[in-house]
Amino acid sequence: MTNTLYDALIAPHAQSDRPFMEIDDGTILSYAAFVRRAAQLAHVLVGAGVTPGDRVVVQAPKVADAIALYAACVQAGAVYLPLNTAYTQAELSYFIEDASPRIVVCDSKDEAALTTLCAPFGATVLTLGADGTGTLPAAADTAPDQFETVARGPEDLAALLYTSGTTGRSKGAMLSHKNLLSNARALTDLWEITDQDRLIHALPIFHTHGLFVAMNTSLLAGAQVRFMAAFKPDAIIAEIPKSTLLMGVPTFYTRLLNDAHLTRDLCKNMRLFVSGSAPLLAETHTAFSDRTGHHILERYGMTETNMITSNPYNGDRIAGTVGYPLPGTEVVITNPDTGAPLPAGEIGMIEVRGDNVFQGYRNMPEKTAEELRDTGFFMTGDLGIQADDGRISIVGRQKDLIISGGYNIYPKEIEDVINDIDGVLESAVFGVPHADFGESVLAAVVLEQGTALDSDAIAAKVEPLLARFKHPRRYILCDALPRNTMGKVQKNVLRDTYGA
Ligand code: MLC
Ligand code: AMP
Repeated sequence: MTNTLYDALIAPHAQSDRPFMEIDDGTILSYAAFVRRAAQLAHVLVGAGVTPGDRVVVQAPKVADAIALYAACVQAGAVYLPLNTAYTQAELSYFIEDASPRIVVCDSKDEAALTTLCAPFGATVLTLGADGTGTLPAAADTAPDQFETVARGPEDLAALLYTSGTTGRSKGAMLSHKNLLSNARALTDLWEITDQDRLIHALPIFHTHGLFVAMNTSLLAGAQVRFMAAFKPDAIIAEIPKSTLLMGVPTFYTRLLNDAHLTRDLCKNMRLFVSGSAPLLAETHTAFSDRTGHHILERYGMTETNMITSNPYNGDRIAGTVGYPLPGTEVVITNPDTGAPLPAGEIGMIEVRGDNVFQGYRNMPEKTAEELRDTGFFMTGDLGIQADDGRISIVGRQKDLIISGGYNIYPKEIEDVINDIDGVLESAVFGVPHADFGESVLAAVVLEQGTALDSDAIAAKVEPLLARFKHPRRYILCDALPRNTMGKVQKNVLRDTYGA
């Protein structure tokens, strides 16, 4: 019986007593214990009716069982669907309806609300709390710790990750065993990750960065993971001398630089600092090198494609560039209007092809066809330029997207919510530079004549509908939105006017 991901990432560790995850209270879970826990959880899934291909929604705190549950889904042939813990009930109902999961695992504190929400869809609700207790772990505790692995091939789905979209509706990116494994192999080789590494893991585990880039590479290499429930600079500073690897978004690095304890001496055991998910400013790269002697390795990726490019491990890591296409991944820069390939040195759309590229958007064949060409190339919506030596730099985005602290925020989704408020005529949501988060969200709002809404009233209406990280930090009430001669809202004018 073969199972592409399970055989590569999990099965090899069944007899290993080496440490795998160390959590905040100092508890260490060995690799073998992790494999046994995954088997117990797989029994719970199957006992609750999960069959191969079924979706398992997980909106749970960052605890070890959430990762064991990912392994359990792989072993049982199910599709793991992690969701941001900040999502509101209103946001969740869309995902549950679109994904029609067999099981929904939620934080214990949300059990009543989720039970009501899931009832019409027939999904079973299990709980997993921040303290590691809940109905899911309780059921697993008494289950057998061996599970007969379900056969899954390279093309079968392993995960479904929702990404917001320019149309305002989130799209479920379907990722196969091959997509995840090929990328884990490419990154593990390139970054020379081995069982001698100890990774500081402070990212959330509901995105490709914290879940696949960090966990799949660690599992493949047999590395140790210092699994932190949250990002806290002082806790990271304390772990650095005992560790070799850190993966983070640029905000991690700017916040670490604010701590005087970050020194060359502190980092002498570290092997590699990786940054991605958002642009790393050259000034952060330089300040980090000056302070620690380490050149942050910047890489570029997307939920739909896994990782696409990386600066070299051995070789120059150049600030402001995202490096070379990963082995097995093809990148072309094309004319955004015609799709024709452009020569080196010209700015165009970054397109990607390879085993890393997803299988399409769930329930959205038209959207998939718009973004994934018949030739297998996926249009990223990012604008880039390729140097003669193949090195790629991202110079902008064709998609209307704000990246705040590594989270993607699509203005259209927020505009739809604001425009629905009684008394609002129209709105434009845009990003402005922010020292901590890279970008932050502002909204320009035009009211209907004779309405007396103020910013607080608008914020109160938005509050229950959108996760907090998407909330505009400021609402600017204006008489009209700036438009060009074609009638298109000029967000660049708004950015220039309010950016300071
Ligand atoms: C938290 N808040 C944010 C925010 N994170 N606001 C805007 N942008 C963010 N990124 C808000 C909360 O809503 C809350 O608001 C307040 O800040 C404090 O919350 P917190 O949870 O204590 O924040 P903090 O721990 O400081 O979180 C910051 C962070 C976190 C940078 C550690 O955002 C983070 O872990 N980001 C990483 C995201 C990530 O993994 N991205 C990868 C996507 S995959 P209030 O109003 O309640 O005070 C991808 C592909 C690829 O992009 O290439 O990797
Ligand atoms: P997501 O849709 O959450 O997977 O985010 C993917 C997007 O994040 C990409 O399309 C890029 O716009 C952005 N991104 C990821 N890595 C980088 C990087 N190193 N530099 C700039 N943008 C990045």
